[in-house]
Amino acid sequence: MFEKIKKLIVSARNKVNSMSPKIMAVIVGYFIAVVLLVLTYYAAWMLWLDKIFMSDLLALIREVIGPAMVAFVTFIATSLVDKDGDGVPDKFEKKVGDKNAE
Ligand SMILES: [Ca+2]
Repeated sequence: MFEKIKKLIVSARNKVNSMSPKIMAVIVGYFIAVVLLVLTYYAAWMLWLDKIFMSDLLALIREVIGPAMVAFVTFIATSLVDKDGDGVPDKFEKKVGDKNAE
């Protein structure tokens, strides 16, 4: 049981270590933004601020953690992958190759 958990942690750590630092920066930045927004929401709740402000903040949080924003962050993160180092993201290189093949 403990061996399985240990293996899981080690494999997760290896995956994080093999990630590009740029992608890590995008993901960490996104998480920090979400956490800050949620903390702001709770802080505003504790201080009994105006209800109109609260619903606006909640709408903003819903927008930021919504599928469109997650897709956008994923798109940005995958666009930063450039393993051959020619300055063109590998994702777009593949698309051009596919079009030429047609
Ligand atoms: Ca490239």
